[in-house]
Amino acid sequence: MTIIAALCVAALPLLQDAATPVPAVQVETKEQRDARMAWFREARFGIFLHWGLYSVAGGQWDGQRVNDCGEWIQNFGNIPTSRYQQLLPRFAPTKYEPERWARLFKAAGARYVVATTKHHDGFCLWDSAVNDDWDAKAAGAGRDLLSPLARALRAQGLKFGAYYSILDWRHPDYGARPKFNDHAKGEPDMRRYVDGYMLPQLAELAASCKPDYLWFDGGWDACYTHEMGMQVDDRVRALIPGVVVNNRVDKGFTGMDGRTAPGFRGDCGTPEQEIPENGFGAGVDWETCYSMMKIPGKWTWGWRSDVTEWSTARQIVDLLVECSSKGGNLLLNIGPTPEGEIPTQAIEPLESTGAWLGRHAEAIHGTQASPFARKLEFGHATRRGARLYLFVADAKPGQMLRLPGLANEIVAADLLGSAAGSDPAFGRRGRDALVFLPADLRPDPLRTVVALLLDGEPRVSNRIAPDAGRLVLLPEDATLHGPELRVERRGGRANIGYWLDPAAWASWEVELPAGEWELKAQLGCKRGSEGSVLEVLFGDELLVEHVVQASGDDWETGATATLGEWRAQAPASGTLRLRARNKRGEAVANIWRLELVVREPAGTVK
Ligand code: FHN
Repeated sequence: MTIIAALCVAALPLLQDAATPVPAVQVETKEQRDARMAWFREARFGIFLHWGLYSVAGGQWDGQRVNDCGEWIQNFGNIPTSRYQQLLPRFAPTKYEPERWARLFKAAGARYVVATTKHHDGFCLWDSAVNDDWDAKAAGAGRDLLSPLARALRAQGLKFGAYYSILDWRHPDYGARPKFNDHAKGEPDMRRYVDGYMLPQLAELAASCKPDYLWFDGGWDACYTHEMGMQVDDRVRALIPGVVVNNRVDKGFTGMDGRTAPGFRGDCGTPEQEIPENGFGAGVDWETCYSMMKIPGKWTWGWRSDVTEWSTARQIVDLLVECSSKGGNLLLNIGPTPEGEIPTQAIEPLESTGAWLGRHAEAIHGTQASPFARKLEFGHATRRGARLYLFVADAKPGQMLRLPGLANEIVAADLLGSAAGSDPAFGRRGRDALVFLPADLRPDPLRTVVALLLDGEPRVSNRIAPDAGRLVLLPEDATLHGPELRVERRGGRANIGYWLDPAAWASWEVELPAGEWELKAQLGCKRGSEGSVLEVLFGDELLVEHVVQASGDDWETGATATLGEWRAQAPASGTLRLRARNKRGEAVANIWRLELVVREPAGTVK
């Protein structure tokens, strides 16, 4: 459930007195939330724009290359504000044609665009009444750059999102003033910053561009509090009824994995440069932001003159397919040039993505996450009603696509888009459905898509069955229950981690043939935190318990342990649960894998 402001805004003055009490909030029903989030869920693909004074610097200062993200140049170059200000007259985007941008983003297949209105350097891309000397009006541009963009996007049927940095390297009242800010005088006052600057600015944006989406960022400094986050969230929802607000508005944003800690505000999770292993689960909205511009060893959000690598259409389609198959959106970033152009290197990949998306729109926009809980051997899937879409990476003529545990009858199979050939054949092997790509297939160079019509909504048994007497339970196949527990990835290996709350647990749906089983685990525990007790249950039956031992001086070192053995009298299918009875140190344990090995099949006579 989310909270939205109940106040009717029609009566609000445009620039509210920031000291006005925070409006009362009410609980939003599921139906209201579904209606408000409908465009966001349908969209699946958005464009992110990082544009500002830093674009003029392009990653270089005093003839020297400043490594790292272009928009962070003031910080990484340790540039005093008095010198950074020299960029102001030079930000004169003479080639800026927002209508052209909007046409390109529409052609790319995007449904919304999120543009920086103010990044960490504090520079505002609109004409801000509460900031006369550090905005687009005062810059070489001499005018508001955002309202024309919002208008042009809407004329193309696209939604407009406003990125707003909470942190501000220049404002004298911002609570964590950087050393390079030689412009600010006096003592910072964060309360005054929020009430007297942030909230009026957000009201200005609401009045001038009425964003459909507010994309907050940079709220990590301790001076910005949970109470402020709630105040800002309430205010923007009151100003713009129906607006979507990301989870960085509040303090519950847990890091680059983009999750929201329980009890904090925000409509959607915001992973950055990564796609969550298993999505965020049913009913949780999220969007991965990802930059298509790279310098050696790093990406950049803002324009740099030395970008060495641009995402290709193939890479963009791969990201889009993966996000969609996990129930999330892709927000693809571009840093426009200081002159106001979309870099030429971005244009072909965007247009090719749009051409592919145009041919496969029904498999992406408005679809739901794959019904298969585990990774498919051939690629990814999305679904809509009785339609199941299969995305095949590097499809081969005659290739067999296995759909583990799909119980439905397949009624029809078609190749979508520009992949050509006869219709795929289909059949069944045991609990799995099989689809065969035609022998005369001419694959789509980006992704070949097969559309299946099923006899109803997909019914998938995601149970893990033993293979050659071994049942392997991996972190990425687990359902995780509890606030912080998550799949972490280091060096290509996944583990269940962040087991900070002993009430959290993991489960796997399995099929267990009868027999004598031994349960092994690869798990890790930092020295000093050992002693928690793990319990493994099948249904409600406790199978084994195990006291966690230390495996090293960090949480990355794992060891193999035998947890116990038991005898299953009859074959059974159900839920295998791993839970903790207690927590003895920082965390319970990290789990890389559980493995059930059949020692003696049922029926063996002793
Ligand atoms: O520091 C920023 C960064 O410059 C960029 O804006 C990204 C985009 O999500 N967000 C921040 C880091 O999380």
